[in-house]
Amino acid sequence: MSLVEVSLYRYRLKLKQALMLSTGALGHREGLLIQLVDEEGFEGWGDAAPLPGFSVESLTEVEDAAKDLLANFEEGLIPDALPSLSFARDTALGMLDGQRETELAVNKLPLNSLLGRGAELDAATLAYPAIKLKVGGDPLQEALRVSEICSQLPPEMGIRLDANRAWELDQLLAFADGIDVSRIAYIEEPLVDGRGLEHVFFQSGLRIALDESLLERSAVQADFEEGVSAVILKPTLLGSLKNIAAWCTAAEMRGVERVFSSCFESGVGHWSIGRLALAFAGDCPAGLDTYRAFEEDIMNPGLEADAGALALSSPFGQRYAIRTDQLREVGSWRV
Ligand code: OSB
Ligand code: MG
Repeated sequence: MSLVEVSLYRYRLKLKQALMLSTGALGHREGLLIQLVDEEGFEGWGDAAPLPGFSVESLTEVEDAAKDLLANFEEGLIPDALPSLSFARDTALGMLDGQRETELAVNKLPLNSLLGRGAELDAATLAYPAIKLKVGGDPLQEALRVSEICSQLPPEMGIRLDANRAWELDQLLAFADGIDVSRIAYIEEPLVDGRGLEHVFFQSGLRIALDESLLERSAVQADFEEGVSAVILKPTLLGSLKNIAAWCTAAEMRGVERVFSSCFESGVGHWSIGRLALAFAGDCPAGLDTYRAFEEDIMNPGLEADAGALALSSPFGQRYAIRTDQLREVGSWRV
């Protein structure tokens, strides 16, 4: 494969409901797409969409850096200091690599549904293999809400919680006292600053998943606290395929589940994360129900989900086209 052209586009996609972030409400999701074209005309697309409040880099920083770097495209030239761009680079190359495949394959990736803080359970949710509930408000009220929702779920459904670092240890223990902890697969990031996690399992019986904490640790020296049963892998935040693979190896060696999850990227990002999940995490339900949050996409057709599973067709170009008319071109360079 030899590249002949590299292009950069900007997208802006309407969300059905504004996303409430620490930085404010987000009604549209903005990001960048990298397009690689090789001498046979095959295309590889990569999605760089830093998420405000979660990413260390801003979209403007990524756009400025990408313009410089893509003008002299070489894999090694994109620094890993911009994780969303590293993710875009590696997945664009991966997609391009797969495009020559002649047989169309459709893989079904199981998902967890996502229920926001105040959200109600709906009938569609009951078809999913797993559910994820955002918690982190008043511990006693949250315990009542979680218990009520659990009582309506089939016993085989995996129940995941995410506190996004909202609670002190005593608040978490008060919450755990009010629920049946044996029903909970894990709680993501239960504690305020990520310290004290070693006490959580012993004192509450709740198993833990690491999400925000991964960004403060190195995969190479990964040492998981007692009771850690999963790592939440967000490629937009973790960056390079090398780093993602290192986390997968560290987790697998310790019998810890690998849960791939999105940062509300475009369909291209969802597709790429889904492919990584299939490769690295088998049929563990992924956090890609976020695709439902979008009113529109830059792919035609869009991704389809049914009965709590996302259908991922590959090679990408045999099924999906990118609606370049929906994109704003930032630049295009001959290689
Ligand atoms: O807290 O896990 C989070 C999306 C963007 C930023 C942070 C988070 C999320 C998700 C993705 O929850 C959906 C999921 O994991 O099911
Ligand atoms: Mg989380």
